[in-house]
Amino acid sequence: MAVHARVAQRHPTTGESQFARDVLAGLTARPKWLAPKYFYDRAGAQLFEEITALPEYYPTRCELAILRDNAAAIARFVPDGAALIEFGSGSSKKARLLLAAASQVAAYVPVDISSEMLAAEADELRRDHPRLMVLPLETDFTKPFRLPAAVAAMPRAGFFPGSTIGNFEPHEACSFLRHAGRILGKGATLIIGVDLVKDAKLLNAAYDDAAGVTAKFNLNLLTRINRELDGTFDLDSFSHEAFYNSERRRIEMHLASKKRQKARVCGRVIDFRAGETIHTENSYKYTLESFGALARGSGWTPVAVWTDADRYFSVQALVAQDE
Ligand code: AVJ
Repeated sequence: MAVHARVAQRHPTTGESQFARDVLAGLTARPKWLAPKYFYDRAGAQLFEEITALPEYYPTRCELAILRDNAAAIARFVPDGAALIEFGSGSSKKARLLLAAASQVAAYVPVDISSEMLAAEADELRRDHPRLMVLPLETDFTKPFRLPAAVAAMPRAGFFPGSTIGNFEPHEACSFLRHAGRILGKGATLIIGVDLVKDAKLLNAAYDDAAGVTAKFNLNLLTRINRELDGTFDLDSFSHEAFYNSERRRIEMHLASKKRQKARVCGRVIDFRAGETIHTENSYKYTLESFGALARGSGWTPVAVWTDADRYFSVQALVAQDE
């Protein structure tokens, strides 16, 4: 298992990394865009941890409270002897809450694109749960992957917290849910965190915090491009923009060019008009109804929903529909 491999995926003939190809494609498209999964280099992951502790950023706090307050009830949806597969595990902090209440889980498979935390967290989890099989997988969970052979005969439960589903366009969210259904198999359960539609003021504040941490997180993408792709972005001439698009029920994050300028990336020149933006992230918000409809249309039946008292965030249990 390639848990410790840290080699970037390169194109077999051009030698370009996937990151390089995606960045060049995004910056030469109109409108310009970059995929939010690239926020999470070491500095970006650190900044995201800081975001989760901000007073304005309610999602992490709400979701942790929901998981803490309802752990036993949520655990009842996880079958006996199950393998718990987490999509995008990061620090496994949320899985720990679930695992503490779900002693019937036989194996935990954290799946993450970055091996940094994966190996260290796996060791700690093995220490804390000596009878739990911990089988980390370093892979892009949005692409098809094989589960470890050791869990082949176990019933499966998926875990997808953090409202990461909100980063997908609704049609991509549907594809992801179908993909998760194929990986998890017949009769599987999926425990998923979904951020909810709410007052625009609260949403805007959560993505444009007073301390400027989210701005740093957004701009770090340019720092990463400068470092890894020979970029020449001048960070002072781009600004962080985040706003709730109520028609599309999503937060949009952009990096706006403060002036007309050029930047080089991998030897290519990218032109910016004054005010032109790079669209760096969407974070879709759902109502219980709209997410229920999405789930049902994507091969899953919603069976339980837990929310915080303010109904800011939800954790939902879905069961795979029979084919
Ligand atoms: C990790 C995708 C859930 O959309 O709220 C936080 C990322 N971006 N602040 C989100 C994020 C800006 C976050 N997700």
